[in-house]
Amino acid sequence: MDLWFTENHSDSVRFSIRVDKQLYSEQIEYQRIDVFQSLEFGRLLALDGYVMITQKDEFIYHDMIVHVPMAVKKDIKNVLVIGAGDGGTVRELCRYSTIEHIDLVEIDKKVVEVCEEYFPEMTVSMHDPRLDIHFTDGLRFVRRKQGEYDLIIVDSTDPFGPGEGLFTMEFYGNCYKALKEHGVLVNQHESPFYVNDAKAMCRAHERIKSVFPVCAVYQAHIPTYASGHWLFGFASKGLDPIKDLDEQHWNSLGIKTRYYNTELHKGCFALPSYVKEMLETGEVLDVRR
Ligand code: AG3
Repeated sequence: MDLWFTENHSDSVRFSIRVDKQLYSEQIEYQRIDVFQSLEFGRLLALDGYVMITQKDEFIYHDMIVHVPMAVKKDIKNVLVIGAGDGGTVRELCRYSTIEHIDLVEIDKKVVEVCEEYFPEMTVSMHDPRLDIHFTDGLRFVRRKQGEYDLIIVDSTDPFGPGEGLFTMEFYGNCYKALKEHGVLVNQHESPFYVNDAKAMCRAHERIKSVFPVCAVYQAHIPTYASGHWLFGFASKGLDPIKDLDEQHWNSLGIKTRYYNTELHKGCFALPSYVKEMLETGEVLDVRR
């Protein structure tokens, strides 16, 4: 039997992973949730048909969304995480003993339940005493917060469906307000490659730039996301993602990572010229006919 999971990376590009079996599938209020057992990538979680995590490459995404800001600002105590019901981001954050409190805001309770069952290695810290989980809309949650957080991580889906509000001016403005004076905002920033993703990336960058004085973009190789080339955004009220990196301090923590290291930290902000140009001009090259 030939069983494949296929995601459309664009209207005319498809990406397929051979699967052994489908472990779970449900269409609920917010989105469709699927879990597959795949041969190459281990278990795979898809939301509305888009790969969110696989056991094989989730470490790349979670290392980059957590350790980059944590290595820049060493006194992070209070963190807000939006999305990320799979637990991966919280797992990495909980490795820092300096973190005192984490608010995790996930719109879909079912994602947390499904991941606890099928991805136990991702959800190891979901019962950490420092963690409070709020099942609500991130946009609404952040509206009523002021000067509370050292770090906000937006680990959202793409800018359509339930994740749409997390790419708006209103949301970024509220994040700015919710952050303390030296606070940092990190978000998943889409891919620069296929036209629709690239447009979403430019739009997000434009909006973040109009709210935060410091705004940088960094990259990672994530094999199961569209084109394999994925970006993250780093925004702050003043901290610089490279100049304020304290390599010695981070390395002294002894946190063992499989993707992130402080050498890579300095390199990941160096973007290919076409990406830099797109971010500067907002213009996306389209060769489609
Ligand atoms: N967050 C989703 C990243 C964007 C994926 N988009 C896509 N495949 N088109 C992943 C959640 C991990 N905690």
